[in-house]
Amino acid sequence: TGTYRISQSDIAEQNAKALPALQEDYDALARRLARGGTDIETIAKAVAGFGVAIPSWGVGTGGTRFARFAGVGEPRNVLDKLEDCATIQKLTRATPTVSLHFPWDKNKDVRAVRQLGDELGLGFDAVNSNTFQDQADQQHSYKFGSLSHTDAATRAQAVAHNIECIEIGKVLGSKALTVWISDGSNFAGQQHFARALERYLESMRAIYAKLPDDWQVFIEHKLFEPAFYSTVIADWGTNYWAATQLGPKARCLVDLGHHAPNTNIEMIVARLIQFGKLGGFHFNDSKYGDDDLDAGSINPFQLFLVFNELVDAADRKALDVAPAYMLDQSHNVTDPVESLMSSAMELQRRYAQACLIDRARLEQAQAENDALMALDTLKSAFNTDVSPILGMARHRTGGAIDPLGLYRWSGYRRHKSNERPAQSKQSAGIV
Ligand code: PSV
Ligand code: MN
Ligand code: MN
Repeated sequence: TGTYRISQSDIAEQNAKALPALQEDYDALARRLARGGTDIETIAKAVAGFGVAIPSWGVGTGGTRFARFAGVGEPRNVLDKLEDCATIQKLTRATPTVSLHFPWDKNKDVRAVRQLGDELGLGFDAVNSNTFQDQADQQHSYKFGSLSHTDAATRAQAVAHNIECIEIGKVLGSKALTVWISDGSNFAGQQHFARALERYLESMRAIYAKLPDDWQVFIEHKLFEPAFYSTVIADWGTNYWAATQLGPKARCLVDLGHHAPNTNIEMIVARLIQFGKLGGFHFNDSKYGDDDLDAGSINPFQLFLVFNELVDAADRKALDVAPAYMLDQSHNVTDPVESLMSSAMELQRRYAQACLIDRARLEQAQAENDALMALDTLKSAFNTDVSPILGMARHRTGGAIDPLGLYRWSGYRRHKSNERPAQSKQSAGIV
């Protein structure tokens, strides 16, 4: 890693300038919320306790299948990636963990990776396996699938890779494995739907058997792409079935971009909560498909409605295990650190707003079939500008009142472009 770091005194210095205005706005919002019976401190505490994992692959500039336009000072390896993740955490205090992806983040010394995480104050969230690309040294190709492949040796290779991910995760202190497979078909008749799913389940059983007692496995469904006719784990129904077949350690992961446009994702979340199978999220946003745009950048109301379900479930004590929050974005035209910071804060914003919902009023409106008042209850929370709460929560936890402003002021990217020589356009893990 490089040597440049944004210091705590940089943060304190910049915060001192912003604090008087923030305090004024915070006090005004506190008075406003108090009129409705809400104590701002409760919300500020909830926000301060909020955390979402940064995807290691998100700190590199993304790309599409057409091109990747490399940024300057990009991370060259997992250690550089951790350095960027630590910067995001230092400024936002909303991203205490990192989700690694293998083999992209492979390092011969996993302990050193863990140690750097410890030094930087970062924990490790779910580890992600990759059987959707062929690696240079691998024996069997995933061109026609991995865990559901017709060939037993290919399936065994994919199973072994997932087990290796668990082993690496144990060293890192991770407690979950996320499995997304791209298996599917491109032509009608190419694949036997039932047999492919049976093969998948058999492979997953072998992986599940290797999970430590305190681990979970998250199954991630996705409608299409790269398979364009059928996908083995295409939807939450198939996901739920597979997770149920596997057992209590298996749960469903909802990547917001993995559904058809206009799908009611918040209801999927509610259903998975009700069925005790919600494992976690990959937050991002989309307009067309798996766009991997910044969370809340296209449809912030949908994100708010997802958090409404989560807060409602927490209030009702309907969650036996807290779902894992992860971002999963691809930054093609922005500085990834800036995008990830603003996305993490976007989640906090929608979470804080969801905490503001007058649940008694909503329940009454529902009981009386008062549709307009029900929506109005949601909208009045959604329309509340909670920025002062977010800023104050950051200030109190040692973060920056204005993370984006401070980041630009620091010249972090310029420093890193000096420390990290330019990378090739195809560098591993920068997708
Ligand atoms: C697939 O589209 C996905 O959302 C999965 O989470 C992968 O692991 C990730 O993207 C990485 O590109
Ligand atoms: Mn994902
Ligand atoms: Mn995706």
